[in-house]
Amino acid sequence: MTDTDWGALAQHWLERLAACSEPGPGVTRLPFTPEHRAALAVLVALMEQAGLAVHLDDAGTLIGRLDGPTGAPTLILGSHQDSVREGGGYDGIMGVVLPVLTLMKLQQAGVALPFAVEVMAFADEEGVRFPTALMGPRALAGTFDMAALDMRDRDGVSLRRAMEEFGLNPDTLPGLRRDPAQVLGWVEIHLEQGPILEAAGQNIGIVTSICGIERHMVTFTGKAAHAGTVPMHLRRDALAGAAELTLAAESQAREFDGLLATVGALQVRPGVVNAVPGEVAMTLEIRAPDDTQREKAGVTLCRIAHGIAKQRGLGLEITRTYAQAATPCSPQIIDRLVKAVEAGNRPAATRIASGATHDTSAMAGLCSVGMLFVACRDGISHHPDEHVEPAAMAAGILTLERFLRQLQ
Ligand code: HGY
Ligand code: MN
Ligand code: MN
Ligand code: MN
Repeated sequence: MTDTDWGALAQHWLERLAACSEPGPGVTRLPFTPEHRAALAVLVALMEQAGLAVHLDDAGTLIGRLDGPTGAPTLILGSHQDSVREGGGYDGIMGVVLPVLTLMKLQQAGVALPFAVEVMAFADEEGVRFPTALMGPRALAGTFDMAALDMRDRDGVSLRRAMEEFGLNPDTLPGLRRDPAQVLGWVEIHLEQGPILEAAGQNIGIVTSICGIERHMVTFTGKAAHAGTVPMHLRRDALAGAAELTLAAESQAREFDGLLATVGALQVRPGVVNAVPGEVAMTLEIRAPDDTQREKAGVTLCRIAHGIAKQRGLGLEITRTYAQAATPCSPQIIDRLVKAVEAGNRPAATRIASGATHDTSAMAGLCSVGMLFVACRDGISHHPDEHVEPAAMAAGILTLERFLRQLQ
């Protein structure tokens, strides 16, 4: 098979996987749902075709394993199966398909690696359904906080119940912890989700580090009232407080280079045209390459929220639901990935710091980590128009193949 064939094969499997989606534009595949179940069936078929031994662990991570010599350590590859709402067909899932095809290619070439390889499809990286994420890699690293099992989705279903209904036993998560001595490292392939590689005319880039992130659930409580009978000065409007905090987050982030703050989701009650909003639950997300700067912004915004609540006579509850520190990639893995990219007289590899977050950050709690970016069209991601050229995916397979052969 030529590189073109491998790119086309990747595209074929990704189209099948993109069909595992809620109806509507793009791909919507949230964890522990029928769409997740459907995607697992496709991934099992792919992994079995590649000769991998497949199982689902109790975090909902699908694992395809290619054994190495007895007692040899394991290199772990993979990414996440879930998408955002109305997202694209490459974010996460491409990082499961490409490594499986790479292993298929190596086996077709008769190469037996001197170590075991596992390809993982984690259940939840986006944190869209539940206000937490990364339970798969965190379980492997032993950093998963069991209290997160009580978190609920917007329909009131707890993470624990969603997992149990999916056939998993969340009580056994602590037992998924891996022995670091048995793990060689982790490498994730992911679309860039930005425009740098395309502008540089390159298919593949090397990630140097991943930004840190924290998410808060903020609830302002006022008093719902008739929109026509309660004068302005007697209102306790929860949405007006939420709006003020949203603008404060924007100006706080604009003040510091590299700091990003986003209010991405609001639930307004009663949420009708003719009632003063009595309650607003809002998400507040903060990212920065520098953890100290991010933590400081989080503390400042919480203080500002309390000031707004006091001034407006609103109740306020803030819960930090999720945080992940900034992660440097391993210099040794970066070196090897650079060699794999530059092999065969190709131009110098582009190095990129990631402003999107990834499973890689949580895997860093277990082992050395590295990450490859694949160019995407117009830098578009988290959008139905997300697209990666098959030729770029073929370059991803080739780079990973070279990296694996080098490790022999
Ligand atoms: O939100 C992110 O950065 C990622 O795509 N999960
Ligand atoms: Mn994403
Ligand atoms: Mn992703
Ligand atoms: Mn991501």
